[in-house]
Amino acid sequence: MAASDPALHILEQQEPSTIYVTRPTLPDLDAFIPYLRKIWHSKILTNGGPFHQQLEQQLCETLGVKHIALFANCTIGLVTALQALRISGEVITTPYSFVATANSLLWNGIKPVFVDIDPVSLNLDPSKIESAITPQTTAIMPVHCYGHPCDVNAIQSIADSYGLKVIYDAAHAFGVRCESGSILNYGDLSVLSFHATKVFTTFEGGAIICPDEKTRQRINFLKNFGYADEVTVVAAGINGKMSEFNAALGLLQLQGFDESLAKRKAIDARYRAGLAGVRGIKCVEASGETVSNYAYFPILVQPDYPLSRDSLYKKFRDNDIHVRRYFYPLISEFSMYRGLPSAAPSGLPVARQISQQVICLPIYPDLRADQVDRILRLI
Ligand code: T4K
Repeated sequence: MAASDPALHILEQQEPSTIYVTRPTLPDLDAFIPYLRKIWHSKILTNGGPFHQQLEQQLCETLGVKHIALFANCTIGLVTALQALRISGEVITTPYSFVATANSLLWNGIKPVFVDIDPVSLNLDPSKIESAITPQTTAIMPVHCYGHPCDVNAIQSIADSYGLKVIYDAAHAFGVRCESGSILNYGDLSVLSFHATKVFTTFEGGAIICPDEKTRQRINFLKNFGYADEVTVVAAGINGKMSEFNAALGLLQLQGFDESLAKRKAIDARYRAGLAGVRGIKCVEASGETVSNYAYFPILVQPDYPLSRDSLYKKFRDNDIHVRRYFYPLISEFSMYRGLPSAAPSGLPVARQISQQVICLPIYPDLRADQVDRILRLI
């Protein structure tokens, strides 16, 4: 019956020789079947079931955080985090990110105020934040871009001086640690992504890291329509819940995480060694983390490289290597944002330059050494 199922014909459309910027690592399908059997047997599919609870507990241990609320994805997590802290008015953020960062602000009727990035970490430049603060500013939303930590102490000190909240878009920062422990413990809230393209994936998924149980409880109300109990709705909440299917997969994914990280680390090292002597190609360096997650491998194609960034990009595509220009265009260049005063290119020279130089090379645990070498030869 399965062979004649038209829905399965889609599998034939795959292009096996293509190298993508990323590929998810999945557990052995046979290992997932017992989890599915439990779900089928219990008929608990969602609304904070047993796998959901186990995954929250295990993530706290693995990540070194105290309180976590799972989500259907990071974007709903960001939208909810802003609601939970009652953020309004203006929020300072980076233009050098995936569009979801600023979209979460617009979905809450908040005005994003773009501030330029640091040329080394590619994260929000703390020295440029203060001059963007107005009486309407209520928070800062930085991104740990590519999993490299922001200057968390400088950002917190500005936030403390001006009474601002800090919500980290930590979509790229699963497992990243600095000297004091998890980078996710900084700020008022941090929001993770477990999307298919991330180092830890539950197909779709995300989580908010909270400082205390009371905040987590409010977030749990908000992600469940605002229900506090069967008859009490305390806020105009949303449906941001993670299903039992995704949570069960997450439990299995955690078992293979260290091995995946080790493979990513080896690929990162191979790229760095291979690119060390190449004129005009700059690798983005770590920004203070003691444990990296090797989520991305961005390179900057500089003017002394023989090809332009876009010519090199095209060369990759012509060779069936699907590198990506994360993050080009800048968020501030999209139609919803480009009319904002802070989106003016003159105020964002570093972000503009980096977005015109960047290419993210393929990196994922199953990428083979010979494929990395092919990519290096093309460069
Ligand atoms: N904040 C930041 C800083 C983010 O980077 C993101 C997401 C978010 C927030 C929001 O998180 P979520 O709400 O998604 O949890 C991808 C992802 O869709 C997006 O999640 C991610 N950032 C962004 C950086 O990259 P695209 O449009 O580049 O995805 P796509 O479909 O072109 O995938 C890239 C490659 O990955 C494909 O060429 C092949 C591979 N792939 C992808 C998918 C979806 C697979 O092998 N399997 C798959 O299922 O945005």
